[in-house]
Amino acid sequence: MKLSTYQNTAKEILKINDFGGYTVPTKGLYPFQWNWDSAITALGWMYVDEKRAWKEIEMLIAGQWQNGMLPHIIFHQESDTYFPGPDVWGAGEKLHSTSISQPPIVASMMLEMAAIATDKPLLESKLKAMLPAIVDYHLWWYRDRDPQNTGLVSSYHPWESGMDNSPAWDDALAAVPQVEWEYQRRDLNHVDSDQRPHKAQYDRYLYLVDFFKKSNFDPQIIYQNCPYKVQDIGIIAMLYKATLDLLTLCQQFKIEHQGLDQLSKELELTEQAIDQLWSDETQFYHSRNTITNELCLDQTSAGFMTVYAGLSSPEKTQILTECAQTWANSSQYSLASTIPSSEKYEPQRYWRGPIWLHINWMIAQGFEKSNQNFIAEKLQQDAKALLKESGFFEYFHADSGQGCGGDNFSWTAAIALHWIL
Ligand code: 9WN
Repeated sequence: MKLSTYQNTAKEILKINDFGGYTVPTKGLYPFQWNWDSAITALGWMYVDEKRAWKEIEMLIAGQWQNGMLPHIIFHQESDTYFPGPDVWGAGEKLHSTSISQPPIVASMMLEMAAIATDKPLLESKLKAMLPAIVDYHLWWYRDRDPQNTGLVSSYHPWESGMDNSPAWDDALAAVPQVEWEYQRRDLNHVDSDQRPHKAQYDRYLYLVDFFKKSNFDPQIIYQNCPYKVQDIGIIAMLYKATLDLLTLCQQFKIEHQGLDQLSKELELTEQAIDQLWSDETQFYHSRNTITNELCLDQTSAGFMTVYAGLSSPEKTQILTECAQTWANSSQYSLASTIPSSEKYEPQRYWRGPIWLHINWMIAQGFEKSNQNFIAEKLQQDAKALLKESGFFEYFHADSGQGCGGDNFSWTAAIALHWIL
């Protein structure tokens, strides 16, 4: 097939998933607006219609809470194809939403969008209108999720990490009680159960959702009593990178906001603290369960986000480069989301092994900037092969290359347009 045919398919996918200003990740399986999906999808829309691309982020900001949080899901309209929906979450202000966030990459995507924008007046007016809200969003992360100024924000739910059933959360999640009420999952109507999380995990995901509601979404109560609190290396690194990118945009477009100095200080705190998440034993960056104060010693691709963020020192980047090489060569396609030598590696199950192309893109950027082009090229080549062999799936089996999860997936289409094709 010709390159232009793939490009047209990717553009068509964005259009069929367009629900009037926001894009669903894929129809049926995910019928609402997801935070980090939308940020990536906005970048894809730049190749179709720049005005529509900025609209995607406007719709995300429309769901912003007064405290600055941009929710993980905005329930713009009803749907019975997804569970848990707005009734279970019982949250939201101007719009129904969840009560947690997701990896805060929107500022980084806006910087990428600014770099390729052709309509400069549109770019300038949209950034001027939207950047203050994004600054508020970052301030929310640092204020509510790091009240003790450690430099390392906490996540309260595996869904917040965007990497839901990563083995990194196994122990932290096992300590969360399970709901006892009956419920009906809808994801299994769309996807094979061996590609999705187990019931034992869903029982705990739902317990946490209930806990937030019973705590009236009060940040202090949740900080003190949440049975799941993890300093997620992925979120921390992506937040750091996005804060840098946000400050760059604010300077470039002369945005004034009284929180900007605060953000610069937060960057320094994170730089000072990041090596607390390095393990000498594994020679890798990990998340930390702050309830037990233990590192989650599983090796997942989230650890490479420190390279993407420019947070790892040259020495550690060298160690991570060697690690990435072995890791990339241990499955048929790269980069598996969990190291293939782990006994927890499952090449088809969601965040326990499969390949996610937006993650490949971010990790590739990190290695490219560190002059380790051979890894960046391998990730890109494998992404291209997966796309050509299997199509625009949500994620891919790391050994067979089979497309997994939802088909006609928005972030896969967006990354294809921006990076792969
Ligand atoms: C829960 C939409 C989202 C992604 C996440 C991915 C998956 C949801 C689910 O789908 O999570 O948020 O129900 O499985 O893990 O990263 O944003 O694509």
